[in-house]
Amino acid sequence: MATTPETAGVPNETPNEKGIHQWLSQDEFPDNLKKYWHQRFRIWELYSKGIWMTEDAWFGVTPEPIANKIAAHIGEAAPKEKTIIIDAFAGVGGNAIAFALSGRWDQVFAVEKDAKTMKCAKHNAKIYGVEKKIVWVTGDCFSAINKRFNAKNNTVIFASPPWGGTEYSAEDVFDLSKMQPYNLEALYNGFSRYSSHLVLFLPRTSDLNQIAQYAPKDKKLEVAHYCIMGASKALCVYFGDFDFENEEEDEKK
Ligand code: MGP
Repeated sequence: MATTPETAGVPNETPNEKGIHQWLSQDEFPDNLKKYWHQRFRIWELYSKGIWMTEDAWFGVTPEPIANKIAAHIGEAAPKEKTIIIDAFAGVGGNAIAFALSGRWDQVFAVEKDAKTMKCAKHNAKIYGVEKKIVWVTGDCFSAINKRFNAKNNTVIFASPPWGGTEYSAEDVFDLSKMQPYNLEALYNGFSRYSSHLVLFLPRTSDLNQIAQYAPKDKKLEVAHYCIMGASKALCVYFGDFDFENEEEDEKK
């Protein structure tokens, strides 16, 4: 690889498997993903250090500033006795890396079904210096959580599931009952049996009335939009007694 400003400092580790890419110049980048090439440093601040991606990962990866903000919110608002966080759909690692970098958790678990995507996540975590701070589990998240965390009550589950492709934005209000392959009900029922504290990362246009059905009696659910340059990219729903009081006070200062 010739050294250019873009490639300076790239670890000498290039992917040697079909479907795993280290795109360092626009010439090699797929045309249909062009908008993400322009966003690459917003998605990964250390992109030029040799981030690995799959083509599909561009659609779903959480941009780094948002992943860091979510990690800060969950870290501050989760009860202190919650010491383990599980990133149930880890993808290429954006959120798990942010959780590990936050230093808030005794253990960060990253679960990902697709082996190639998982290789990208591990490599990317190495770039951010946290590969060894994350427990990597390749497999289906529901069975992995059932196997390891069935009897534990010190976990928070964070889930950034597939939304069924980029078409989610075609409707003004996104119908969460139609989300593929897991709809809101499947996600809530699948995870809430293993943890009282669940955070779902969902489309910014998600139907809030559908979400509100899961609020406990006489209580509200916390929903936060995460924005870049004033525009919402997605929202998180916080199920369980997350305490945002201190966080709000800090932000007012
Ligand atoms: P986007 O759909 O590319 O909209 O992704 P954006 O960037 O607002 O583009 P525009 O053309 O509409 O202006 C917005 C954010 O949603 C991305 O940064 C991802 O974090 C997230 N995202 C998008 N998709 C399709 C998924 C998905 O399937 N799953 C998850 N978890 N996140 C997604």
